[in-house]
Amino acid sequence: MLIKHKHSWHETENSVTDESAYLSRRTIIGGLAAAGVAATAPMALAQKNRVLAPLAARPTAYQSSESLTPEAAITQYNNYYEFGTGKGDPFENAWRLQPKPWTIQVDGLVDKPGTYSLEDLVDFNALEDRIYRLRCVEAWSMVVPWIGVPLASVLKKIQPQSGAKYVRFETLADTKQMPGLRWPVLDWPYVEGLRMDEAMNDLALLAVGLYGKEIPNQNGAPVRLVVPWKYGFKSIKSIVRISLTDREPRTSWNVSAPREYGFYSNVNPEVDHPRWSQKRERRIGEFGRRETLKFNGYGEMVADMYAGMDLSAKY
Ligand SMILES: Nc1nc2c(c(=O)[nH]1)N[C@H]1C(S)=C(S)[C@@H](COP(=O)(O)O)O[C@H]1N2
Ligand SMILES: [Mo]
Repeated sequence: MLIKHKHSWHETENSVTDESAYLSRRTIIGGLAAAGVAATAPMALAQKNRVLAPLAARPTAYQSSESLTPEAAITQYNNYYEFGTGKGDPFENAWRLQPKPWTIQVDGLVDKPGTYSLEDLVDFNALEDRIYRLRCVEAWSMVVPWIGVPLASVLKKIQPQSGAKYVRFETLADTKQMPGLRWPVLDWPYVEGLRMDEAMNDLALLAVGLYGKEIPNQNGAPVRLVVPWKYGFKSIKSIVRISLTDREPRTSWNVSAPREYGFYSNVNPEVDHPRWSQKRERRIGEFGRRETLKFNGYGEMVADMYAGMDLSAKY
C-alpha cells in the first residue's frame, strides 16, 4: 500500500515556474516529429500527429482579441490526473483512451433518462467556435479556441424536472485505459458539479473540439465541460455520466481538500487559495504576470447569479 503525504500530490503553484523551459523542450520535440524528422516517433508523438477530422463550426459572439495559446501548449501541458499527475503525463499516456464509440449515462431528476450515444446528446450540426480564457487554480492561464455546444442545449434534450437543482458530471474511470487510477490521488471517478442556473448559463460549454479538430484525448476526449468563469478543475473531462440532483453534489477536489477547493470555485482575485495568492496569473507563453480578473473577466454574464452570496465563504 502506497502511503503518501496527504498534500504531496496536490496542485502546487510552483509547479508552474518551470513551465516555459518545459514547454519549449516539448514543442521542439513535437515540431521535429511533425516535420517527419523523428522517424521512430514514440507512441505519445504518434498520437499527437494523428490526423483528426476538421470540425466545421459557426463563429459566435464568443471571440477574443487576445492571442491564442499555441496548440502545442494546450495539448502538451495538461492536468488530467487519470493519466498521471505530471503536466506531461496526459500527453504521454492518453493514447490509451478509446473515445469512440462513446456513451453517456443520463439519470436522476430528468424526464428522459437513459444511455445516450455522444451523437444523440451533442448536435454535431450545431457546433460553435468559442474562444475562452481558462484560468487554472494553480495561477496559470491559457486562451483556447474551443468547439462545442452550449451545455443548456444538452440539458434541454434530457429534460430536467422541476426538482432538479444541480448537475453532477462524472469522468470515465477505467483502469485499463487510465494508468493514473492506480494511485489514490483523488476519489475516483472524477466528479464535478454545477448549480442549475450555472449549467444553463450560455457560457457553459460542452466541448468536442479545439483548434478546428476533434478534442485530443489529453484535453478530455470526446466531450468535456468548459466553465470559463471558474477555476480549470471544474471543467471536467471525458464525461460518461450526467445526473440531475436536488442536492449539491460532492466533487472530487472538494472531498480531497475541502479547505482549498469549494463547490463554487469561481475565479476570484479577492479570495486567496490557503497556500497561494490568486491575485495574479501567468499566461502560458508570456513572461511576467497578469492581474487575475474576477470571474476570469466574464462577470457581465455571470455575476448576477451570485448576488448576495458571500464569495469568501462560498469559494
Ligand atoms: N477528469 C478530469 N478532468 C479534469 C482534470 C482531471 O484531472 N481529471 N483536471 C482539471 C484541471 S485541474 C484543469 S486546470 C483542466 C485542464 O484542462 P486542459 O488540460 O485541457 O488545459 O482540466 C480539468 N478537468
Ligand atoms: Mo487546474
